[in-house]
Amino acid sequence: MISATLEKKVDFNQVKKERVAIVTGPKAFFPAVERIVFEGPASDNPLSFCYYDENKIVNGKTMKEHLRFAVAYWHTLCGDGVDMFGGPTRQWPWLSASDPLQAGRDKMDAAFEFITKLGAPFYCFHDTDLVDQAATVKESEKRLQAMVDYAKEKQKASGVQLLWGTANLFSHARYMNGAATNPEFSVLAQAGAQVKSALDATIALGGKGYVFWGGREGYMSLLNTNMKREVEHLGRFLALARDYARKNGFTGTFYIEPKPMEPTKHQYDFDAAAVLNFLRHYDLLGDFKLNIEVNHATLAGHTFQHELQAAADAGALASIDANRGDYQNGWDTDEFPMDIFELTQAMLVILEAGGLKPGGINFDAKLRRNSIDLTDLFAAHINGMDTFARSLLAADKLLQNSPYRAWRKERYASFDSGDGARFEAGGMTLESLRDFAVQNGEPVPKSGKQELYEMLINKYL
Ligand code: XUL
Ligand code: CO
Repeated sequence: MISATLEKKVDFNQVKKERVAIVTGPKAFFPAVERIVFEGPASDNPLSFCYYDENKIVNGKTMKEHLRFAVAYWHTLCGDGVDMFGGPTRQWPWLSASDPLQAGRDKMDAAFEFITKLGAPFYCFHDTDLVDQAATVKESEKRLQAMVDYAKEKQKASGVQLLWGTANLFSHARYMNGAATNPEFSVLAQAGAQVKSALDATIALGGKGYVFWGGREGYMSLLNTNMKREVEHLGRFLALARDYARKNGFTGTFYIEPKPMEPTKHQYDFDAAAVLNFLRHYDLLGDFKLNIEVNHATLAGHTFQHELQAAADAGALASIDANRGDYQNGWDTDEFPMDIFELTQAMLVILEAGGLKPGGINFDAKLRRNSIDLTDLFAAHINGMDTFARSLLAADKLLQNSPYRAWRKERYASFDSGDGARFEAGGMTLESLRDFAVQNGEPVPKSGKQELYEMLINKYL
């Protein structure tokens, strides 16, 4: 097993100030692509940034520090285009080895070459993205340990860091009835073994965070489900994971990533409000924060901004999974983000909440099934990064130069003094509210001015 002492020798938390260094494996997988650089909005080179200028200072921090981009191993390295109606459409050259460890190393060579050519400072993985699981717990632990050793070298050579790790507790058939919420204890124990090993990996690689996305932690039918018992098991399971990680030197943040459904009919981590209630109930809010995903928010019937705000108001907004859904259907389509109007509104919430830290922006997004060129992977990420950079610039200007903040403050001005302020401070009773209403008479109607706010946002894009 990976020991905490071994971890302490390698200080991956030393953030390299300079750009990540390009790191290729024995052979380059993207020989036609050079380092992607900022060329400005006038550039017509699709393999360059028009807006993401990592060293540009925006309100006292570089763009790189604000945005903390991460590449998601599962979509970017493992996604082969398979869908419910058909097999793979892409034969990425790093996915061909039959030996699992060789396949893991090839994938990691491709991962670091891609990440460093793109210039993203972070990456994220599930245990099973790094290497296929074996038939036994012990063999799976050994395989993951081997990949961790390889990743350590790559991180050191490049300066790329691990934003978060996680365990895939939803793909294997044993988890068809859930993992930590499985009605069968022996399955829950398997999930425990897997989380222990994924935590060891995350700690050894200096991960800033560890994510729990409850893929099958929910139900398909309430008829066969004891919801109360299952949710209690989840609370206890997360506490055990937290205790183990803390005991072994993990100083990062745990995240829960809310999602209402898919793959189960109903997931317990439905949305930010449900997760916050759960974390409070099980006394986990000190260690756990939220990782908000765009397409999960819209699946829950919310906007992305709503979920960000709900998390931020509880002091629990720390990281996001960037993608977007499709307005014409209700699935988790995980498309790359590209809507500046929407993301500017999201960045307003993020900036007002003090930014994303220790988390970042993880591209939990996949190429469309019919995008099959290596350069499509770059185009997708470059456009996503540029979209966030533009949104950051617009949101920062809105907050610094526009009347946006003042307008919202003014809307609540009646609570800033007099009886309104007394009410907020807890100094009024229902009777005194009544007396005020009698004396004041019918309130003068005030416009919500939504259209004016929308106009203001558009002006700054
Ligand atoms: C699934 C999803 C996951 C989590 C990590 O919808 O978002 O990829 O981000 O398990
Ligand atoms: Co996600």
